[in-house]
Amino acid sequence: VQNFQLIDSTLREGEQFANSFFTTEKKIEIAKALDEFGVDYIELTSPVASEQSRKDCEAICQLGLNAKILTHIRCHMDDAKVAVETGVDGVDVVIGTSKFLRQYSHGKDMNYIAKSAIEVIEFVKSKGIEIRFSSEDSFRSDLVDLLNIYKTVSKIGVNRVGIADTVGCANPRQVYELVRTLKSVVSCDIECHFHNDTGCAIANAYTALEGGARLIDVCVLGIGERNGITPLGGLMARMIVAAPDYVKSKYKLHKLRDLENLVADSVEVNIPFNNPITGFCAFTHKAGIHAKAILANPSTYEILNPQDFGLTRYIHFANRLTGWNAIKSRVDQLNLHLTDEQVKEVTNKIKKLGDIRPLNIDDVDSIIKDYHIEVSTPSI
Ligand code: HCA
Ligand code: CU
Repeated sequence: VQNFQLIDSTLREGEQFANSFFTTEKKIEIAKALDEFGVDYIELTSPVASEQSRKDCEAICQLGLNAKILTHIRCHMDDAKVAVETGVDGVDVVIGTSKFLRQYSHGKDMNYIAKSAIEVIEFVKSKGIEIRFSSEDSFRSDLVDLLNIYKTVSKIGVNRVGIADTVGCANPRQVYELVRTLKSVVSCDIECHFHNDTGCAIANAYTALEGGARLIDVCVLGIGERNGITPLGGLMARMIVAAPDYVKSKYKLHKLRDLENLVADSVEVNIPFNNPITGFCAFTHKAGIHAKAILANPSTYEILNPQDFGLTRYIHFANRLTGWNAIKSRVDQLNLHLTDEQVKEVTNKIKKLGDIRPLNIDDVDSIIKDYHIEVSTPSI
């Protein structure tokens, strides 16, 4: 899993998200933010999708970003001819290989697919541009068909071959097996693309890397067709645990939150509460037992360090599950002085009120302050 690369598709797959409409300015802003974060590739909507899509693709190619710019086309010479004129560094070619897509989408057989793949690949290569060939709906395709087409394209020479779980049906074990098998028949890098319909998009990306894939398609917040694909942030959470030095040195993790906010605002969604890393409670500890341990050593209940992402942890003390260690740390924050016995007593008062109704910080603070006055005023 060391040495993996990211292909961000927020400006291609992400444009297929129900709420997406990116103006040229927004696309440029997002492309620059992705580049600053450090993604390896930025994939853009096909230039034949619309006139403006083509112009936007050209404009982003002119920005001189560090990330390589890709566009994504059907396996067709009409598309390829337009794509190579946009100034992109690479072209991602895709064609459906499952019986569903062959029958109900493009209606072509495997021989035709192989023939047009060869034509498009040779043409793009002749322009000195990177080429990736991918089979849409790989996991519902016939394995023999799949391996044959990958063998064919690998023989003529492509930079990458791609596997796409277009409908989000694959599980991690299937992913691992397909990647291993594919690895034994091709010599180039393997790229993977996972939809999240059954909630496996991050796990599948991870097992693909374990199986020997090198590149993963992601989108900021996982936006994409239907409920989207592997989210950039979620994959970072997974990968910083697996390859901490590599991830920390390669990606500007402090920029993740701003990048997600930028995209969330553009497509008018909120960051989900349970988002890895940036969900509002991702580093909030609540139960007294947790709070006590976290205060002693954060690794007790944290696999991710919020500081790696420029974030901070929070001890949620205004509730009936709280414990005296959490309240003691609040007392310290308020610059008050109570003995441990006194903190335990005031904690009981807080828990009693917490049994009656939800508490907020002000409730707790005033209980603490009242108690403090009570115990520090000499009795007559
Ligand atoms: C789609 C195409 C795609 C392509 C993935 C790829 C998919 O259905 O819109 O190029 O690898 O999910 O199959 O996004
Ligand atoms: Cu997709």
